[in-house]
Amino acid sequence: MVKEKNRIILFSPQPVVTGRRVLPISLLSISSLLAQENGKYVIQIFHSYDSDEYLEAIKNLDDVICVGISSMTGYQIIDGLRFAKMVRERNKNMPIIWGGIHPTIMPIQTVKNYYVDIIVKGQGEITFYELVKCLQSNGELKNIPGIVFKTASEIIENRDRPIMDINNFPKLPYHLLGDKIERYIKPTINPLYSKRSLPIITSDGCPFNCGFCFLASPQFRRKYVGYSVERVLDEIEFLIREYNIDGLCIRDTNFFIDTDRVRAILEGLIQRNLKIALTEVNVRIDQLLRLDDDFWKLMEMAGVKDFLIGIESGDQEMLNLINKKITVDQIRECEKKLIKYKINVINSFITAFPTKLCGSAREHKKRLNKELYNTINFIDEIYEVNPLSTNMIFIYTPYPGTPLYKLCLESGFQEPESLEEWGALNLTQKYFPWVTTSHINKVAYFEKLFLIKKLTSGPYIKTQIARGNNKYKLLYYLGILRSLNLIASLRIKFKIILFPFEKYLLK
Ligand code: B12
Ligand code: SF4
Repeated sequence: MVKEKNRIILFSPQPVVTGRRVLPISLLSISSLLAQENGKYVIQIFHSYDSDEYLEAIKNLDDVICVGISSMTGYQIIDGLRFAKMVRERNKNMPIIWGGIHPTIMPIQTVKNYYVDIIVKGQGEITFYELVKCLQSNGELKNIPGIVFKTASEIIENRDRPIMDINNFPKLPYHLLGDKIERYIKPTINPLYSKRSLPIITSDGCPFNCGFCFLASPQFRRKYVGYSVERVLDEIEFLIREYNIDGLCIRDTNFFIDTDRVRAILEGLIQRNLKIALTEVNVRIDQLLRLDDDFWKLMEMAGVKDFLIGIESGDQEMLNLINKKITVDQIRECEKKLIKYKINVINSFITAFPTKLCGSAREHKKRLNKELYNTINFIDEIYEVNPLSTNMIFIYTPYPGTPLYKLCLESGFQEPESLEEWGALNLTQKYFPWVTTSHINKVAYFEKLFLIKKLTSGPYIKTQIARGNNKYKLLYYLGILRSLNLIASLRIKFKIILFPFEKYLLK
């Protein structure tokens, strides 16, 4: 008698060549309904780093119903294709299903790839459940809304599946990871906040319309829905009890859309006596500015340690271009508030937004410099107010489906023509004609200077000495830290990039 297939293999590719291992929330979400069926399915979730384990798991695929891969645009595609290739080499009839942001936005081009059989567009919980049942019973794929698939002769795009309120889905089946969950529990970026932290997502969607952001694309879900307060608190309580975590990285794209809900969650944490550090809490400047004193105190009491704020630019022209709907003055005001309430901040900036190549190469370079230098000057201002803040600068990447994408095409961006080409999308670029190599190098150098400025600042030195860091003490008393701080400050102020010896120092 042939044994009924009951195994499902899910793969979480790396977003960059060497990056942090991040809990695969998407794969846990699509497993949640199947996991409710009392062990009927063996669901194996592998991270790209678990090579010994996944190689063992794909040795024999006879009992496997399907393989699922999640991917955003960029390197995850390359890493996902690597895995799909291994699967195909072992069994060329194994259905390989792709889901996530990139397949959602480019379903037809993605499904054309030899290592892709079926695409799940958008929300995957119900679609994946139905797909597994269908594949298991050799049913008809054309009856499943929300997928695109190919047969020997054609590509078939089924009708879309309506978006469902996320409160209807079961809670995440963390148990599927078994002991492997320990691999995802990490100290926070600032290890003083938490030694054992996990990411959590408590809501879905965003009503804003920032030009560079995938959440603003019409193809993706737009309507904001949050899990109920009870559900969020229960999940946090469960994670503390079950995995002894002391930190949560709030990965909502925007945690503060419904302020009343946030207030109720924070009050609930205090009432239930849940001691947990809330870090990298995603929020907008204008949302923070609207909060009153009591709210800020509540955040401190409930354990909010730092915010992750997409400021994007110190150049008002760029803020307008990307439809950020904030002003440089609002940002200044907010950074001062942050100091008052001792909640730290990670600010994220983006440089090199697309601009049509008009005028001479020289004029273009001047324009790029103006944008970057306004951002650099602005970050410098922030460090003056808050030397312990973290400020990151990313180079803009065109993502299909976003509002700014059209401008990228008009500005000479050559759209990748295959899944592999989308995977290769990175910053080494023939792709972005409006960016120069010298601009990219400058960004990297100024980021280093800001890091030096932070590490050699008074408040940072104080924390190191208080923690008994003798090396720091010595460097401080020898005057080396002060000299480095002065050199970095002067370089930033006067934009001096000649003889960048600090690059080697940081290495
Ligand atoms: C967590 C996260 C990360 C994690 C990694 C996530 C991972 N999968 O490994 C980290 C922090 C590493 C990360 C990094 C980056 N990220 Co990120 N990240 C997110 C975030 C906040 C949440 C993703 C998530 O878990 N969502 C919750 C789950 C439930 O939703 P979901 O992933 O969409 O999954 C559902 C469906 O898509 C589908 N599905 C998904 N996968 C699969 C697989 C199968 C088989 C099936 C059937 C269905 C399915 O079903 C799921 C349930 O409904 C999103 C924003 C967002 N809200 O989605 C950005 C987002 C995905 N990131 C984005 C970007 C750009 C990045 C960076 C490139 C940013 C940068 N400039 O550095 C970096 C990568 C480089 C680096 N330095 O690491 C963009 C992607 C845009 C695009 N076109 O791809 C997003 C959308 C943010 C944005 N607002 O634009 N990110
Ligand atoms: S950048 Fe943030 S605020 Fe803007 S649309 Fe995306 S998630 Fe919303």
